[in-house]
Amino acid sequence: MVDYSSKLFLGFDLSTQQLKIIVTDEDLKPLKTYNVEFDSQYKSKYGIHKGVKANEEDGEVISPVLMWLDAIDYLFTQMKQDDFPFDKVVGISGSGQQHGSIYWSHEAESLLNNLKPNQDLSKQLTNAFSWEYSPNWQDHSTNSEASDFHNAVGKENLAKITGSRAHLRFTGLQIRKFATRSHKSEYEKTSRISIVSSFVTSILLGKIANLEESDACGMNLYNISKSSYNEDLLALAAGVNSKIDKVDKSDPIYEKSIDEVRQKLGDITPITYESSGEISNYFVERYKFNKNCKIYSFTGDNLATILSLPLQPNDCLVSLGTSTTVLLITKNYEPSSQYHLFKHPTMPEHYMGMLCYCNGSLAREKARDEINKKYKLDQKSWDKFNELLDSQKAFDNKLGIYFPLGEIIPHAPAQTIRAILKDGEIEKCKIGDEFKIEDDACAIVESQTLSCRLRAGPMLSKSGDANKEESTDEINEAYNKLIDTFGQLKTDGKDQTKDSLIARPNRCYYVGGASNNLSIINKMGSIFGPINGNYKVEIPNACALGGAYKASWSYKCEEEKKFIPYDDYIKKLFDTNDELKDLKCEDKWIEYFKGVGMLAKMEETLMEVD
Ligand code: ADP
Ligand code: XUL
Repeated sequence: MVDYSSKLFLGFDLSTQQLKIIVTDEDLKPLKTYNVEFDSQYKSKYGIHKGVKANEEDGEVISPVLMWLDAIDYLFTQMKQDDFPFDKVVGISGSGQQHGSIYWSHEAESLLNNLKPNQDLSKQLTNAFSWEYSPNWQDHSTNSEASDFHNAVGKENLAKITGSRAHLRFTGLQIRKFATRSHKSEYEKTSRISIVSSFVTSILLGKIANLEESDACGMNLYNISKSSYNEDLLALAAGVNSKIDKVDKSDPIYEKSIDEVRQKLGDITPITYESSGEISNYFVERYKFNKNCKIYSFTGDNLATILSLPLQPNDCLVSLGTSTTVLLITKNYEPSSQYHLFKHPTMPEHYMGMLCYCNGSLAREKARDEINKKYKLDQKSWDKFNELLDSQKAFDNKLGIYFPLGEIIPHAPAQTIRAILKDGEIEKCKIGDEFKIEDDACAIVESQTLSCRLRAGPMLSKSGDANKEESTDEINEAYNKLIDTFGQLKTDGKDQTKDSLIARPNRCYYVGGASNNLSIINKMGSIFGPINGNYKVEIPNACALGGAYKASWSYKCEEEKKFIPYDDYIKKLFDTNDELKDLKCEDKWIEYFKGVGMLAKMEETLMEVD
């Protein structure tokens, strides 16, 4: 029997393929999870496959919005059948897939306000949308809009303003496509635009909620440093940009269109612990929620993920799934067109950096397969690969660029380059006597880790306590040697500084499929060299859990009428989560300065795209 005696919190996760709700108690303990997979329930009703409708011809990938409403009623009904004590829930928050936009009709507000508890949400809200779909993050139908955004303000400058260069899935590009190309008349009929996170907040509140600030950073519209919309970008979304659409700023249509899009998007609420309001009467009457149950703004799924762990400034969460994603917390706003920065959802003056690599596990699997082939071993076994990783005593001056697929960071087409460092010179080479196929095992894990280290450095530098207590002499010596050998280092066109090269993470956490391989994560940990340890964790419901924790932290702050630093609040997880044990990796951070220089120089020779 689940112990529901405490006050309860709910964390939602509305992702591409399912809706999940997790129940937690006051001690951050997960008590129960409910989920509904869209394909298993709604395949025929909504004509979806893997949660979406995809059109291969134009790259459009969309999700039916009414399906999400059905999923909410479905899960609450399941919980009701389980006699779930809805009246004990004091706070709800959660996460949504990032970037997706929802287009509300002019009737939406009044329909939301007058929901009848005896009818399903989807039935009553059919007319609440000017378009009944939401572009999914996998959508790639906005190439022309991406060029427009870059041509309007410049790629690097767009990243500087909004935290990211133009990405096909980002909301601003999607709105431009909607307003100027695909759905002009629906755009006219749109009263408000939500993103997935604020959409769920709105449904639970029974009124259209403002955009949540950290998730709003995934739109390519918001000026992060100024905490306000960027007018040139709003003009692009509305199709009246002076440079691209040739609409003169003095033309009345310009101001009218900017006002309209601003109104549709609405205000962006700065990061806060304050609730957005109480749960709508619909849920109180239909499911017997307590009418005082607070709704706290939902956020994006990656942003919620970092809330699920006791992360502190300069911590890195390394997700080793099919692709590699690194999420890190920083005080530095150091944007780059190669990665993303968002405001942190609960820590004011902090940001979440997000590095997304395409070539992660699959590239490692390819190297493993070649080695196994040579030794006539079972293709799927990691034993030989791991033995090679474990037996390496020191960095042996061999690295590689292993991109079987075109890469995002650095933006480059598919290619493989192997090289050896000899007397300070980098020599490219092929598999042979000097660089054996076995060397790929260490070289790929080292190169992938060094690439993250190069990009994380500028974000971590001076952001927290980013140096270990080794003697300054030791660091200076390693740094001077690095510069003597390689000269000024650049990453993605920007100079690295001494501070960025000597910045260490605070802690590193590893999740995802390949984190089950201790040889891989030990090697990675020894290169990252975090000050306070490497941790392997399992967080199967991370986004939902992060949502529930956001609700419980917000509730606590409201109860105590003061801001409690999120990292202080969440650190009690160290006492309750037995998984949080230091991996005790060997620290080879200084030794890998050489690798840092070598990879940076090798990257300068990559074939470019764009
Ligand atoms: P997804 O990102 O699709 O959710 P997972 O997090 O399950 O995927 O990660 C899948 C990947 O993890 C696989 O491609 C596989 O190469 C890798 N993986 C799983 N177990 C191991 C292991 N023991 N050693 C190395 N890699 C592994
Ligand atoms: C992030 C992104 C994806 C979605 C997945 O930029 O597009 O991670 O958030 O749900």
